[in-house]
Amino acid sequence: MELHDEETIAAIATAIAVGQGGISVVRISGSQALTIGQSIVYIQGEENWRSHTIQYGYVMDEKRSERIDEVLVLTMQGPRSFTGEDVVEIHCHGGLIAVQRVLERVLSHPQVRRALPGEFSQRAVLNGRLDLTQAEGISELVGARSRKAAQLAMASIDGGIQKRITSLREVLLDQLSELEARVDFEDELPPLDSTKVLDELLIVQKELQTLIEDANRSAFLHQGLRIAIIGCPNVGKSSLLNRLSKRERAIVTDIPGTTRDLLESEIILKGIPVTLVDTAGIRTTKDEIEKLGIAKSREALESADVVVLVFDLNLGWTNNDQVLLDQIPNETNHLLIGNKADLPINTDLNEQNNKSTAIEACLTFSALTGEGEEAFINALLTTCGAHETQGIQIALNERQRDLASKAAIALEKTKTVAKQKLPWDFWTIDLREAIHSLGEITGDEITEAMLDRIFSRFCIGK
Ligand SMILES: Nc1nc2c(ncn2[C@@H]2O[C@H](COP(=O)(O)OP(=O)(O)OP(=O)(O)O)[C@@H](O)[C@H]2O)c(=O)[nH]1
Ligand SMILES: [Mg+2]
Repeated sequence: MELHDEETIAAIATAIAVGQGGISVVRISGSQALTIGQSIVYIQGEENWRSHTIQYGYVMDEKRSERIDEVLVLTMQGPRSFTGEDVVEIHCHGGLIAVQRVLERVLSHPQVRRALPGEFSQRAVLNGRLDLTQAEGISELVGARSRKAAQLAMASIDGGIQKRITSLREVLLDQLSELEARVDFEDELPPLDSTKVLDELLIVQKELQTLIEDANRSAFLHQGLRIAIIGCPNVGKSSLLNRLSKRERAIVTDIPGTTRDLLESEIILKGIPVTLVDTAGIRTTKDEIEKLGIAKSREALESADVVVLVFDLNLGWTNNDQVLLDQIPNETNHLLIGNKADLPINTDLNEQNNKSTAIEACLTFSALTGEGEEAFINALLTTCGAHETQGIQIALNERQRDLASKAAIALEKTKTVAKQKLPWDFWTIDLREAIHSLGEITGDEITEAMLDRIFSRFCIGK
């Protein structure tokens, strides 16, 4: 296998956090990896730098007088390594300082530089060790915030996306060669049935459509869901956020207008990452600070995947609640939560306020006792279509999905071409475009600049 003759690079391949993790790994990749490893690690006893062996030793400072860390060194000669190049991994102690010092020591060598984000993975792809979608899968697995997201990332690492898209692309390539042959040698070949060709193309288009829909439905697994809790002052929005977060995240008082700013809490609901956004209770007020808070509440309402409108069951459904409900954009998913279910219903107030259908439609809840919490969480996830992701086996990421859409649109155009009974070379234009887009997904038709862009979104060390 031909390796890219590039500079040797190094980075910390594990997460960096204070006091966390017993060990960390500094990865060195490139033609000088071994030389560098040998020059900075002192091995007690007999040295053995054969491929795929582990040695015990110390990373020494430049004067070879101070021990920087006690380490294990793993040697992997290319092409049998992650990047396909020579790789030396130094397994040192974790935390912040030890591993940073080891990395600095490595980088003090003149023949190595710091790796760019995603550069190890990029080299793995360039050297044919990984397909592009597999490399993306690794990045998604590392970043996965839910079990389902991790499962889908694994499917990508296993080549699920690559296989599926490649097979669709091959169908198109076959059709293209048939059509191109007709363009050049129409008279010498048996005639092609345009309806049949179109059918074949539309089968591919339909499959792409399914993949796109699945990607849309599972997008929140990667990005997480954003849930805005809105309502009139004092109905218990902050109390609800605290209950779901299982801690006292927001200030709760019996004074209306307590929350002034947006406050976010990251939680996992049944394996799905969720950002809860507590907002200022919306009302007419003269208080300048509160006004600003209310403006932010309105913004939160517009950018949320789901809006949870909380009202006070004790007070019943008020005109102000109705005004808020009317402000939720039509296309936004929303849930009505009647809070304070633990309190007896104040019949006087309930009489005064509307006996709205909202009361019948709402879920009853108590932020105080936790009553109705399970039903609320289920309803929330159902509203976002979360349960629909169960059957999804592979999910394109945003980049892949956009390209699949481009391909599907190009194939859609062939319908018009067919209807207008245009000559074959018109068909080939759209077909080539679809093939090209699918090739960008798989990495078959991708420039180095595009790869740079894709991998720059990866973390350093990947
Ligand atoms: N009995 C009862 N009291 C509740 C419940 N939820 C909230 N409260 C009380 O209602 C009052 C207001 O609660 P908050 O959570 O601060 O209400 P909020 O909607 O965030 O209010 P603002 O931030 O002012 O808009 C507090 O005194 C809470 O203790 C509940 O389920 N039952
Ligand atoms: Mg509040």
